[in-house]
Amino acid sequence: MSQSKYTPPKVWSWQKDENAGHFGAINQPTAGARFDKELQKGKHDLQLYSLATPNGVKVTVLLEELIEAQLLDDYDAWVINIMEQDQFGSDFVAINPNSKIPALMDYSVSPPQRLFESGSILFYLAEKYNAFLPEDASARTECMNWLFWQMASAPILGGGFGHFYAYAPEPIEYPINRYTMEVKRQLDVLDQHLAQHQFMVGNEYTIADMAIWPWYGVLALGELYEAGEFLDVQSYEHVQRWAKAIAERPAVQRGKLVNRTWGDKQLPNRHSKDDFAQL
Ligand SMILES: N[C@@H](CCC(=O)N[C@@H](CS)C(=O)NCC(=O)O)C(=O)O
Repeated sequence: MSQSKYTPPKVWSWQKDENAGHFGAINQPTAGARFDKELQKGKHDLQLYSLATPNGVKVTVLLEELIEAQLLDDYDAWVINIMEQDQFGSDFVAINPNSKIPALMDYSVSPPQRLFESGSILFYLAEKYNAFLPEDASARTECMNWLFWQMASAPILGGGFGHFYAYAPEPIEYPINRYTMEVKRQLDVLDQHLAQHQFMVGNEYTIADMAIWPWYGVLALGELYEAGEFLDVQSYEHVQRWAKAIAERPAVQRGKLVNRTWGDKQLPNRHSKDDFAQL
């Protein structure tokens, strides 16, 4: 195993490193707006500012599911290009002081409600539209158990494994081993649970599935970090069954395209159900 010769200084100081790999050029150790930038606003009550990364897709899948269930008429979704640093613009930071997508404004309430953190957005919308959140108290708690599990697991998969396996300037064995172990352990947590349950909460498709699928479901389908073979995702048979079933849902297929700026089909900004027809 390669040994680091790095000795941490007494007090760490930040130096801009253009060669620090993916995100290296945009990250800084301070918060707050870096420049003035207005966000656009469409005609619907819900205004989403996001990007079709796994955390963004959680929310667009729920919004499309709400439309599919005829509980929501429509919404606007505006792309936030994180590589262009849109997340540090003044209007975006006013919605999310943490400068991360997804962020949502609900103008149907007075005063308008800001929302950030994908888990909080999922819970707010599920409560507001009384959908995809079990009514039974025990099942509802189980749903929240898995929703919080996902929020805690995403930094391991994305910030840990994804960063060191796919984005770091060079592969380093120690962190790749550390995070691969954790990701495989979490895949096994899911696999054992899904061996006993159709969805994360019994046979009810909930916001817990919508939170977990864009990360672990897409990973299992081999579409995240091109790490399918490395992680031997095919061996998690119950995760495979669950991931494939969710991938077939029309709302999931639409949700994946919203705020997407890459690939064959993309819908950077979405303003109407009809926008999909043009793709
Ligand atoms: N815990 C947050 C994480 C959000 C997050 O990490 N978003 C990423 C994209 S997936 C982002 O906006 N990154 C921009 C940056 O780091 O500057 C959530 O679930 O909403």
